[in-house]
Amino acid sequence: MNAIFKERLELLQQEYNALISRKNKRVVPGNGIFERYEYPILTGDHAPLFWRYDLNPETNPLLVERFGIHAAFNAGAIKFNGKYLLMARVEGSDRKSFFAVAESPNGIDQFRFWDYPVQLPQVQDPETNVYDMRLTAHEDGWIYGVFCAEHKDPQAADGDLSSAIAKAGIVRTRDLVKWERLPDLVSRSQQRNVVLHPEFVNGKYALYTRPQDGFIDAGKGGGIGWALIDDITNAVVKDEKIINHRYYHTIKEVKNGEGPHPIKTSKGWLHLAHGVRGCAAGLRYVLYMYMTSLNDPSEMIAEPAGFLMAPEGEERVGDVSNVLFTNGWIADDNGRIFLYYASSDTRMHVATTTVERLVDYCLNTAPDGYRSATSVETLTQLIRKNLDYLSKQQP
Ligand code: M1P
Repeated sequence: MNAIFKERLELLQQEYNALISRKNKRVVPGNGIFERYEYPILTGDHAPLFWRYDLNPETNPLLVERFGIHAAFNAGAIKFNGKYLLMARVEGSDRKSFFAVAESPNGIDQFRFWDYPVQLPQVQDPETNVYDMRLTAHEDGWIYGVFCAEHKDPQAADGDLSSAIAKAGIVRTRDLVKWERLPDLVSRSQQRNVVLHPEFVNGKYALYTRPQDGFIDAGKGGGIGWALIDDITNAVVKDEKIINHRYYHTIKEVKNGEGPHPIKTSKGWLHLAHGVRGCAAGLRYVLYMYMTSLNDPSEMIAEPAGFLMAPEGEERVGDVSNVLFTNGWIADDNGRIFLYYASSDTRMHVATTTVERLVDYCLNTAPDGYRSATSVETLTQLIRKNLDYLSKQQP
Protein backbone atom coordinates (compact mmCIF):
# COMPACT_ATOMS: atom_id res chain seq x y z
CA MET A 1 0.00 0.00 0.00
CA ASN A 2 1.55 3.32 -1.06
CA ALA A 3 1.72 6.40 1.20
CA ILE A 4 -0.94 8.39 -0.69
CA PHE A 5 -3.41 5.53 -0.54
CA LYS A 6 -2.74 4.95 3.16
CA GLU A 7 -3.06 8.60 4.14
CA ARG A 8 -6.21 9.14 2.11
CA LEU A 9 -7.83 5.99 3.45
CA GLU A 10 -7.17 7.00 7.04
CA LEU A 11 -8.65 10.47 6.48
CA LEU A 12 -11.69 9.11 4.67
CA GLN A 13 -12.32 6.53 7.40
CA GLN A 14 -12.00 9.12 10.16
CA GLU A 15 -14.43 11.44 8.44
CA TYR A 16 -16.93 8.67 7.70
CA ASN A 17 -16.83 7.24 11.24
CA ALA A 18 -17.30 10.69 12.76
CA LEU A 19 -20.34 11.29 10.53
CA ILE A 20 -21.96 7.93 11.23
CA SER A 21 -21.53 8.12 14.99
CA ARG A 22 -22.44 11.81 15.42
CA LYS A 23 -25.18 12.36 18.01
CA ASN A 24 -28.06 14.52 16.90
CA LYS A 25 -29.43 17.42 18.96
CA ARG A 26 -33.06 18.40 19.32
CA VAL A 27 -33.69 22.07 18.59
CA VAL A 28 -35.88 23.55 21.32
CA PRO A 29 -38.27 25.19 22.09
CA GLY A 30 -39.68 24.93 18.54
CA ASN A 31 -43.36 25.74 17.95
CA GLY A 32 -44.72 22.96 20.19
CA ILE A 33 -46.08 21.03 17.22
CA PHE A 34 -42.76 19.31 16.45
CA GLU A 35 -39.03 19.70 17.06
CA ARG A 36 -36.40 19.80 14.34
CA TYR A 37 -32.92 18.33 14.86
CA GLU A 38 -29.63 20.08 14.31
CA TYR A 39 -28.02 17.70 11.82
CA PRO A 40 -29.29 16.00 8.70
CA ILE A 41 -29.67 12.28 9.40
CA LEU A 42 -28.73 10.88 6.00
CA THR A 43 -26.70 12.38 3.15
CA GLY A 44 -24.67 11.22 0.16
CA ASP A 45 -21.67 11.18 2.50
CA HIS A 46 -23.34 8.41 4.52
CA ALA A 47 -22.74 6.04 1.58
CA PRO A 48 -20.11 3.52 2.76
CA LEU A 49 -16.59 3.97 1.44
CA PHE A 50 -16.87 0.55 -0.18
CA TRP A 51 -19.68 1.94 -2.41
CA ARG A 52 -17.61 4.88 -3.58
CA TYR A 53 -14.04 3.63 -3.79
CA ASP A 54 -12.19 0.65 -5.15
CA LEU A 55 -10.39 -0.14 -1.89
CA ASN A 56 -7.71 -2.31 -3.46
CA PRO A 57 -4.40 -0.37 -3.61
CA GLU A 58 -3.33 -2.50 -6.59
CA THR A 59 -6.23 -1.35 -8.78
CA ASN A 60 -6.74 2.11 -7.24
CA PRO A 61 -3.31 3.27 -6.04
CA LEU A 62 -4.39 6.95 -5.80
CA LEU A 63 -7.60 6.05 -3.97
CA VAL A 64 -9.79 8.16 -6.23
CA GLU A 65 -13.56 7.89 -6.15
CA ARG A 66 -15.01 5.39 -8.65
CA PHE A 67 -18.75 5.87 -8.04
CA GLY A 68 -19.93 9.32 -7.05
CA ILE A 69 -22.91 9.60 -4.70
CA HIS A 70 -24.06 13.06 -3.80
CA ALA A 71 -27.53 12.82 -2.34
CA ALA A 72 -29.77 10.67 -0.14
CA PHE A 73 -33.29 12.00 0.16
CA ASN A 74 -37.08 11.36 -0.17
CA ALA A 75 -36.98 8.26 2.04
CA GLY A 76 -39.82 5.92 2.91
CA ALA A 77 -39.73 4.73 6.52
CA ILE A 78 -40.72 1.71 8.58
CA LYS A 79 -39.96 0.23 11.98
CA PHE A 80 -38.76 -3.31 11.45
CA ASN A 81 -37.38 -5.74 14.06
CA GLY A 82 -37.10 -2.83 16.51
CA LYS A 83 -34.94 -0.74 14.15
CA TYR A 84 -35.84 2.50 12.40
CA LEU A 85 -35.35 1.97 8.67
CA LEU A 86 -35.27 4.52 5.89
CA MET A 87 -35.77 3.48 2.27
CA ALA A 88 -33.72 6.30 0.79
CA ARG A 89 -33.64 7.62 -2.72
CA VAL A 90 -29.88 7.60 -3.29
CA GLU A 91 -28.64 9.58 -6.26
CA GLY A 92 -25.33 9.07 -8.01
CA SER A 93 -23.34 11.60 -9.99
CA ASP A 94 -24.84 9.96 -13.08
CA ARG A 95 -28.25 11.35 -11.99
CA LYS A 96 -29.77 7.88 -11.63
CA SER A 97 -31.47 7.24 -8.36
CA PHE A 98 -31.92 3.89 -6.66
CA PHE A 99 -33.20 2.59 -3.35
CA ALA A 100 -31.09 1.69 -0.34
CA VAL A 101 -32.03 0.92 3.26
CA ALA A 102 -30.37 2.81 6.10
CA GLU A 103 -30.88 1.67 9.68
CA SER A 104 -30.76 3.50 13.02
CA PRO A 105 -31.14 2.19 16.57
CA ASN A 106 -33.07 5.26 17.75
CA GLY A 107 -34.59 7.01 14.71
CA ILE A 108 -32.69 10.25 15.08
CA ASP A 109 -29.01 9.50 14.41
CA GLN A 110 -26.43 6.79 13.61
CA PHE A 111 -28.16 5.89 10.34
CA ARG A 112 -26.01 3.37 8.47
CA PHE A 113 -26.70 1.93 5.02
CA TRP A 114 -27.08 -1.81 4.61
CA ASP A 115 -24.21 -3.27 2.55
CA TYR A 116 -26.11 -3.50 -0.75
CA PRO A 117 -28.70 -1.26 -2.36
CA VAL A 118 -32.13 -2.76 -3.12
CA GLN A 119 -31.98 -5.15 -6.06
CA LEU A 120 -35.22 -4.05 -7.69
CA PRO A 121 -36.73 -6.67 -10.01
CA GLN A 122 -37.40 -5.27 -13.48
CA VAL A 123 -40.66 -5.23 -15.41
CA GLN A 124 -41.03 -6.07 -19.10
CA ASP A 125 -40.92 -2.43 -20.11
CA PRO A 126 -38.09 -1.31 -17.81
CA GLU A 127 -38.04 2.24 -16.50
CA THR A 128 -35.08 4.61 -16.70
CA ASN A 129 -35.23 5.96 -13.17
CA VAL A 130 -36.91 5.09 -9.86
CA TYR A 131 -37.58 7.21 -6.78
CA ASP A 132 -39.68 8.18 -3.76
CA MET A 133 -40.78 4.81 -2.37
CA ARG A 134 -43.59 4.78 0.17
CA LEU A 135 -43.52 1.73 2.45
CA THR A 136 -46.74 0.23 3.78
CA ALA A 137 -46.97 -2.75 6.13
CA HIS A 138 -50.39 -3.82 4.89
CA GLU A 139 -52.88 -5.82 6.94
CA ASP A 140 -52.58 -8.56 4.27
CA GLY A 141 -49.15 -9.37 5.82
CA TRP A 142 -46.89 -7.99 3.06
CA ILE A 143 -44.73 -4.89 3.17
CA TYR A 144 -45.39 -2.95 -0.04
CA GLY A 145 -43.26 -0.33 -1.71
CA VAL A 146 -44.90 2.01 -4.20
CA PHE A 147 -42.55 4.29 -6.12
CA CYS A 148 -42.26 6.46 -9.20
CA ALA A 149 -41.02 4.60 -12.28
CA GLU A 150 -39.95 7.12 -14.90
CA HIS A 151 -39.76 6.39 -18.64
CA LYS A 152 -38.68 8.49 -21.59
CA ASP A 153 -41.85 9.65 -23.34
CA PRO A 154 -42.19 7.45 -26.46
CA GLN A 155 -44.21 10.29 -28.11
CA ALA A 156 -41.46 12.87 -27.55
CA ALA A 157 -40.57 14.86 -30.66
CA ASP A 158 -37.20 14.28 -32.30
CA GLY A 159 -34.53 16.05 -30.26
CA ASP A 160 -36.72 16.28 -27.15
CA LEU A 161 -34.67 14.36 -24.62
CA SER A 162 -36.52 15.64 -21.57
CA SER A 163 -40.14 14.59 -21.89
CA ALA A 164 -40.95 11.75 -19.58
CA ILE A 165 -43.79 9.58 -18.32
CA ALA A 166 -44.39 8.90 -14.62
CA LYS A 167 -45.95 5.61 -13.52
CA ALA A 168 -46.36 3.95 -10.14
CA GLY A 169 -44.20 0.86 -9.69
CA ILE A 170 -45.21 -1.67 -7.03
CA VAL A 171 -43.05 -4.16 -5.11
CA ARG A 172 -43.60 -6.25 -2.02
CA THR A 173 -41.43 -8.06 0.48
CA ARG A 174 -41.43 -9.81 3.83
CA ASP A 175 -37.88 -8.92 4.86
CA LEU A 176 -36.92 -5.75 2.92
CA VAL A 177 -34.18 -7.78 1.21
CA LYS A 178 -35.99 -9.98 -1.33
CA TRP A 179 -38.53 -8.07 -3.41
CA GLU A 180 -41.32 -9.25 -5.66
CA ARG A 181 -42.17 -6.85 -8.46
CA LEU A 182 -45.85 -6.55 -9.33
CA PRO A 183 -47.09 -5.00 -12.57
CA ASP A 184 -47.03 -1.18 -12.60
CA LEU A 185 -50.26 0.56 -11.68
CA VAL A 186 -52.56 0.96 -14.68
CA SER A 187 -54.15 4.40 -14.76
CA ARG A 188 -55.66 6.70 -17.39
CA SER A 189 -53.28 9.51 -16.40
CA GLN A 190 -49.65 9.69 -15.41
CA GLN A 191 -49.18 9.07 -11.69
CA ARG A 192 -46.62 10.08 -9.09
CA ASN A 193 -46.82 10.14 -5.27
CA VAL A 194 -49.00 7.02 -5.14
CA VAL A 195 -49.35 5.55 -1.64
CA LEU A 196 -50.96 2.35 -0.38
CA HIS A 197 -53.37 2.69 2.58
CA PRO A 198 -52.44 0.14 5.29
CA GLU A 199 -55.93 -1.38 5.71
CA PHE A 200 -58.49 -2.91 3.40
CA VAL A 201 -61.40 -0.57 2.71
CA ASN A 202 -64.65 -2.35 1.80
CA GLY A 203 -62.53 -5.45 1.25
CA LYS A 204 -60.31 -3.68 -1.31
CA TYR A 205 -56.84 -2.21 -1.42
CA ALA A 206 -56.94 1.58 -1.32
CA LEU A 207 -54.48 3.92 -3.01
CA TYR A 208 -53.82 7.61 -2.59
CA THR A 209 -53.04 8.82 -6.10
CA ARG A 210 -51.91 12.02 -7.80
CA PRO A 211 -53.35 12.13 -11.29
CA GLN A 212 -51.34 14.49 -13.48
CA ASP A 213 -51.70 15.76 -17.05
CA GLY A 214 -47.96 15.73 -17.77
CA PHE A 215 -44.73 14.61 -16.15
CA ILE A 216 -44.34 17.89 -14.23
CA ASP A 217 -47.79 19.49 -14.46
CA ALA A 218 -50.61 18.22 -12.30
CA GLY A 219 -52.82 20.24 -14.67
CA LYS A 220 -56.47 19.29 -14.32
CA GLY A 221 -55.46 16.55 -11.85
CA GLY A 222 -57.18 18.45 -9.04
CA GLY A 223 -55.17 17.16 -6.08
CA ILE A 224 -54.67 14.00 -4.05
CA GLY A 225 -56.89 11.20 -5.34
CA TRP A 226 -58.31 8.01 -3.86
CA ALA A 227 -58.94 4.76 -5.70
CA LEU A 228 -60.07 1.32 -4.57
CA ILE A 229 -58.20 -1.54 -6.21
CA ASP A 230 -59.64 -5.02 -6.73
CA ASP A 231 -56.37 -6.89 -7.19
CA ILE A 232 -53.02 -5.50 -6.06
CA THR A 233 -51.19 -8.04 -8.23
CA ASN A 234 -52.77 -6.38 -11.29
CA ALA A 235 -53.62 -2.96 -9.96
CA VAL A 236 -55.92 -0.83 -12.10
CA VAL A 237 -57.34 2.58 -11.19
CA LYS A 238 -60.96 2.36 -12.35
CA ASP A 239 -62.63 5.11 -10.36
CA GLU A 240 -60.65 7.91 -8.80
CA LYS A 241 -62.00 10.78 -6.73
CA ILE A 242 -60.10 13.79 -5.42
CA ILE A 243 -60.07 13.84 -1.62
CA ASN A 244 -57.66 16.74 -0.98
CA HIS A 245 -58.06 19.59 -3.43
CA ARG A 246 -55.75 22.33 -4.62
CA TYR A 247 -56.90 25.93 -4.26
CA TYR A 248 -55.96 29.32 -5.62
CA HIS A 249 -53.50 31.31 -3.49
CA THR A 250 -52.61 28.50 -1.12
CA ILE A 251 -49.41 26.56 -0.42
CA LYS A 252 -50.66 23.86 -2.81
CA GLU A 253 -52.06 25.85 -5.70
CA VAL A 254 -49.69 24.27 -8.29
CA LYS A 255 -49.71 20.69 -7.04
CA ASN A 256 -49.77 18.44 -3.99
CA GLY A 257 -49.07 14.83 -3.15
CA GLU A 258 -49.68 12.39 -0.30
CA GLY A 259 -46.56 11.81 1.81
CA PRO A 260 -46.31 8.51 3.68
CA HIS A 261 -49.46 6.48 4.38
CA PRO A 262 -51.63 8.09 7.07
CA ILE A 263 -51.37 7.23 10.77
CA LYS A 264 -54.50 5.88 12.48
CA THR A 265 -55.53 7.66 15.70
CA SER A 266 -58.64 7.52 17.88
CA LYS A 267 -59.79 10.82 16.30
CA GLY A 268 -59.19 9.94 12.65
CA TRP A 269 -56.41 9.35 10.12
CA LEU A 270 -53.50 11.80 10.26
CA HIS A 271 -52.21 12.69 6.80
CA LEU A 272 -48.93 14.32 5.86
CA ALA A 273 -48.48 15.72 2.35
CA HIS A 274 -46.48 18.17 0.27
CA GLY A 275 -47.85 21.27 -1.39
CA VAL A 276 -46.30 23.28 -4.19
CA ARG A 277 -46.67 26.87 -5.28
CA GLY A 278 -44.81 28.98 -7.80
CA CYS A 279 -42.84 32.14 -7.06
CA ALA A 280 -40.09 34.21 -8.67
CA ALA A 281 -37.49 31.75 -7.31
CA GLY A 282 -39.26 28.78 -8.93
CA LEU A 283 -41.39 26.14 -7.24
CA ARG A 284 -41.62 26.12 -3.46
CA TYR A 285 -42.40 22.77 -1.78
CA VAL A 286 -43.71 22.70 1.80
CA LEU A 287 -45.29 20.06 4.06
CA TYR A 288 -48.86 20.25 5.28
CA MET A 289 -51.37 18.05 7.11
CA TYR A 290 -54.99 17.06 7.01
CA MET A 291 -57.21 14.50 8.77
CA THR A 292 -59.80 12.08 7.47
CA SER A 293 -62.54 10.08 9.11
CA LEU A 294 -61.98 6.69 10.75
CA ASN A 295 -65.18 5.39 9.13
CA ASP A 296 -64.12 6.56 5.69
CA PRO A 297 -60.44 7.41 5.20
CA SER A 298 -61.35 9.36 2.06
CA GLU A 299 -63.60 11.82 3.96
CA MET A 300 -61.85 15.01 5.06
CA ILE A 301 -62.56 16.10 8.65
CA ALA A 302 -59.91 18.78 9.25
CA GLU A 303 -57.22 20.73 7.45
CA PRO A 304 -55.21 23.47 9.15
CA ALA A 305 -54.42 26.50 7.00
CA GLY A 306 -51.01 26.67 5.38
CA PHE A 307 -47.88 24.66 5.95
CA LEU A 308 -46.67 22.51 8.83
CA MET A 309 -43.03 22.85 7.75
CA ALA A 310 -41.27 25.00 5.16
CA PRO A 311 -37.58 24.98 4.22
CA GLU A 312 -35.37 26.80 6.76
CA GLY A 313 -31.66 27.61 6.86
CA GLU A 314 -29.51 25.08 5.01
CA GLU A 315 -32.68 23.14 4.09
CA ARG A 316 -33.38 25.87 1.55
CA VAL A 317 -30.38 25.04 -0.65
CA GLY A 318 -29.50 21.93 -2.60
CA ASP A 319 -29.84 20.22 -5.97
CA VAL A 320 -33.41 21.50 -6.27
CA SER A 321 -33.58 24.40 -3.83
CA ASN A 322 -36.55 25.55 -1.78
CA VAL A 323 -38.00 22.06 -1.41
CA LEU A 324 -39.20 20.06 1.57
CA PHE A 325 -40.58 16.66 0.65
CA THR A 326 -41.76 13.75 2.78
CA ASN A 327 -42.64 10.14 2.13
CA GLY A 328 -41.83 8.53 5.46
CA TRP A 329 -42.81 8.69 9.10
CA ILE A 330 -42.87 6.20 11.97
CA ALA A 331 -45.31 6.18 14.90
CA ASP A 332 -44.05 4.27 17.91
CA ASP A 333 -46.51 2.41 20.15
CA ASN A 334 -46.11 5.11 22.83
CA GLY A 335 -47.41 7.75 20.39
CA ARG A 336 -44.03 9.29 19.53
CA ILE A 337 -43.74 10.19 15.87
CA PHE A 338 -40.55 10.41 13.81
CA LEU A 339 -41.31 12.63 10.84
CA TYR A 340 -38.71 12.10 8.13
CA TYR A 341 -38.35 14.78 5.51
CA ALA A 342 -35.88 15.69 2.78
CA SER A 343 -34.58 19.14 1.97
CA SER A 344 -33.93 20.44 -1.51
CA ASP A 345 -33.66 16.97 -3.09
CA THR A 346 -30.32 16.50 -1.29
CA ARG A 347 -30.47 15.19 2.29
CA MET A 348 -32.72 13.69 4.96
CA HIS A 349 -33.80 15.20 8.28
CA VAL A 350 -35.97 14.14 11.19
CA ALA A 351 -38.48 16.05 13.30
CA THR A 352 -40.10 14.48 16.35
CA THR A 353 -43.59 14.97 17.69
CA THR A 354 -46.47 12.89 19.05
CA VAL A 355 -49.86 11.68 17.86
CA GLU A 356 -51.44 13.88 20.54
CA ARG A 357 -49.67 17.02 19.33
CA LEU A 358 -50.44 16.46 15.64
CA VAL A 359 -54.11 15.70 16.32
CA ASP A 360 -54.28 18.87 18.42
CA TYR A 361 -52.63 20.81 15.58
CA CYS A 362 -55.04 19.46 12.98
CA LEU A 363 -58.24 19.86 15.01
CA ASN A 364 -57.46 23.22 16.65
CA THR A 365 -55.75 25.23 13.93
CA ALA A 366 -58.12 27.33 11.87
CA PRO A 367 -58.70 26.20 8.30
CA ASP A 368 -57.76 28.43 5.38
CA GLY A 369 -60.34 31.12 4.72
CA TYR A 370 -58.69 31.79 1.32
CA ARG A 371 -58.56 35.59 1.80
CA SER A 372 -56.38 38.05 3.71
CA ALA A 373 -59.48 39.33 5.49
CA THR A 374 -60.35 35.88 6.84
CA SER A 375 -56.79 35.45 8.12
CA VAL A 376 -57.00 38.78 9.93
CA GLU A 377 -60.32 37.68 11.43
CA THR A 378 -58.77 34.43 12.73
CA LEU A 379 -55.79 36.29 14.18
CA THR A 380 -57.99 38.96 15.76
CA GLN A 381 -60.08 36.31 17.53
CA LEU A 382 -56.93 34.77 19.03
CA ILE A 383 -55.56 38.15 20.11
CA ARG A 384 -58.87 39.10 21.72
CA LYS A 385 -59.14 35.78 23.54
CA ASN A 386 -55.58 36.11 24.85
CA LEU A 387 -55.89 39.74 25.92
CA ASP A 388 -59.18 39.00 27.72
CA TYR A 389 -57.57 36.07 29.47
CA LEU A 390 -54.39 37.94 30.37
CA SER A 391 -56.26 40.96 31.68
CA LYS A 392 -58.14 38.69 34.08
CA GLN A 393 -54.87 37.21 35.33
CA GLN A 394 -53.46 40.60 36.40
CA PRO A 395 -53.55 41.36 40.17
O1 M1P B 1 -38.01 18.29 -7.00
C1 M1P B 1 -39.04 18.32 -6.06
C2 M1P B 1 -39.88 17.04 -6.11
O2 M1P B 1 -40.50 16.97 -7.39
C3 M1P B 1 -41.36 15.87 -7.60
O3 M1P B 1 -42.50 15.98 -6.79
P1 M1P B 1 -43.92 16.36 -7.47
O4 M1P B 1 -44.28 15.16 -8.26
O5 M1P B 1 -44.91 16.67 -6.43
O6 M1P B 1 -43.61 17.57 -8.30
C4 M1P B 1 -40.69 14.54 -7.33
O7 M1P B 1 -39.79 14.30 -8.38
C5 M1P B 1 -39.89 14.55 -6.05
O8 M1P B 1 -39.04 13.44 -6.05
C6 M1P B 1 -39.04 15.80 -5.89
O9 M1P B 1 -38.51 15.84 -4.59
